[in-house]
Amino acid sequence: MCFWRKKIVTLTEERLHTLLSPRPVRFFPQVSSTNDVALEWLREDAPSGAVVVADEQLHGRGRLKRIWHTPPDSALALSVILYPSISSLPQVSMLGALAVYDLLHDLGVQKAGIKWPNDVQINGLKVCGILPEAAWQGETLLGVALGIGVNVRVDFETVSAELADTATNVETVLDRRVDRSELLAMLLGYIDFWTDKLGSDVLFQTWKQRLTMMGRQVAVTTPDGEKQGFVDNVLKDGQLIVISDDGTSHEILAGDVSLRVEG
Ligand code: BT5
Repeated sequence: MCFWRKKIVTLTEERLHTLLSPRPVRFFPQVSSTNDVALEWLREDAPSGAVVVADEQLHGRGRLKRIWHTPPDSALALSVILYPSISSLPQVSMLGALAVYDLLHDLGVQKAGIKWPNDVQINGLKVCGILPEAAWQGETLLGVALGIGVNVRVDFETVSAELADTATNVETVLDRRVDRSELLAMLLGYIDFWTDKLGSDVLFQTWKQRLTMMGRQVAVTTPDGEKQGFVDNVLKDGQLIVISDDGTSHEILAGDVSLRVEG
């Protein structure tokens, strides 16, 4: 397809300011992690909705200090600063996943889904990871940096052999080039949409509907060991309810879920 010959447009500060105005934006061609910059900015009273964007992250991270790969010219890496109430804190990662799901849907991607707790997948392959990190002063919640990484045209072979089998790119699925600045502007529109609904039942119910593993047999790696069973439900605070074969119900707050391989 001739689309692939379209030139890659580089992310630039000027273009982002033009496209995203009047939203406050800090752009870095290279940064350690956008979440670090956003958490610092948050403590300096950044306005709600302010966003940190990077072309490349040198130490992008996932949960539990895992690496998140963001090579140059190939992805979206952003952190949006939000000021949710403590009670709606669990919905912040839900809103990130919903915004990316809506973006993909808008682009014409049919087979997107949210894999509990925070991945957006296409055809079972990870296209996006989400990492909300909160800043506290004692017991007071100062705010949240909602970190979002979206693969646009990452060459997985060069970053990690594992990802070649588990991850995908927006451009691979669409079979055409996309402009990352335009993608970012669309994504931030959806983030604003869902931020307005923080704390609402509609946000939770929509997130729940888009989860890929409801009713499926799964294995979940948790800090307390592996739990196996079927996914019965999710709670408003994001906990996953898994029922084991012996009928025991497990409420799981954090973990990694995979489809159970029948022995
Ligand atoms: C996540 O963690 O998926 C959260 C990723 C959040 C990244 C954003 S980018 C902007 C902001 N700044 C940051 O520093 N972070 C946020 P988790 O569910 O723990 O998944 C991490 C795992 O995903 C790794 O152990 C790899 O197996 C895999 N992985 C790493 N890079 C990937 C990529 N580019 N695409 C798909 N999978 C990846």
